[in-house]
Amino acid sequence: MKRIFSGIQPTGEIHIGNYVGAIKQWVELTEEYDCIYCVVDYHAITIEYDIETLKQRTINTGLILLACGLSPDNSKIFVQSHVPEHTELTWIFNCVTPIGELERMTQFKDKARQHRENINMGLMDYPVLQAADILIYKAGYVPVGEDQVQHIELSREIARKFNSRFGKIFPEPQAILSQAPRILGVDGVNKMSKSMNNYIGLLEDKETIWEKLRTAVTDVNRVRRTDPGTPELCNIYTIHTAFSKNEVLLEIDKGCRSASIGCIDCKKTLFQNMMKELDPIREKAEALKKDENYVKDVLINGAKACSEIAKKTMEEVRSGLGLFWP
Ligand code: AQP
Repeated sequence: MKRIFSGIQPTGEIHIGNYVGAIKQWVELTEEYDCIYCVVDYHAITIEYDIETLKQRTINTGLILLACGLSPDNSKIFVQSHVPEHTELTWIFNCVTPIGELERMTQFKDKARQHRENINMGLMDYPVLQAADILIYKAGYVPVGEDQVQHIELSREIARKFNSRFGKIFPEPQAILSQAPRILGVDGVNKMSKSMNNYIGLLEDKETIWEKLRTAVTDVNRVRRTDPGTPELCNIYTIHTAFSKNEVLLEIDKGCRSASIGCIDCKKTLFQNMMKELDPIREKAEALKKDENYVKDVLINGAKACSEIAKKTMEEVRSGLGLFWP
């Protein structure tokens, strides 16, 4: 069975961008692939963070993955730092990764701008750790949002460089994009992001979600209710594509272009469809909150299973490198 790997940072509240861009397809892909999903806590420490809450945020992120439909029966779910071979392989990959490649990464440039006071080596090395996450499991496919495609391309290059020097150990992984791989925030400008105050949280209460949707930016050229709109320029329509059926999308498209429906009508339909899909997730999350030990067990057992695979890969890697190893 072909293997999938992907990860999510425990940096804050999981939002509908994470869900639509990544988690939703993570669940769908479990039917066809051998899936490994990871809460990437070592990635999360590359920016300033709250030490007191990291542990709980890590558990909560695992909890949300389970609430969304992942389970130990359909995938391995674990915490990155529980399998230290990830960071060991990162060091080795560092030795085949040109610094120039890391400097030109869009995410590094964006994060360096956002965190001027702490542009640390880890921030720059982020995609190398990501390559190690993927390749230590020899995963061929990586379901991610559009923002991560450049990093997956770098992973391919790292695999190529390593293989050509030390022997063919790694596959060249490919990104798998969802149908809505780039969700903008409610500001309609920036990518929806945990660290920007522009997100709709998966578990936020309904009133808050509706308020955020109600005031979210739509097609900026549609100023008056009577102006025809352009769905492909509207972030709300993009979100619709993830939550609404085709016949609804056609109606919205037609109604928007002819101005027979307004943005609020469109948002009301979206809200209903979103809630239809999110309500069961929210209920499951509430139940799991009462059984946190179960969540911890899933993560701990997931790490045990992943460790076995990671250890085997590292044996091959050390042998390829020519290390003396007992
Ligand atoms: N807005 C988005 N649209 C589509 N996909 C998205 N993803 C994130 N935001 C969007 C995808 O979600 C997965 C997990 O993301 P992550 O938590 O590892 O990192 P991120 O991309 O940095 O997420 P945030 O919310 O932007 O976090 P912060 O603010 O902490 O940096 C990835 O597959 C990502 O593509």
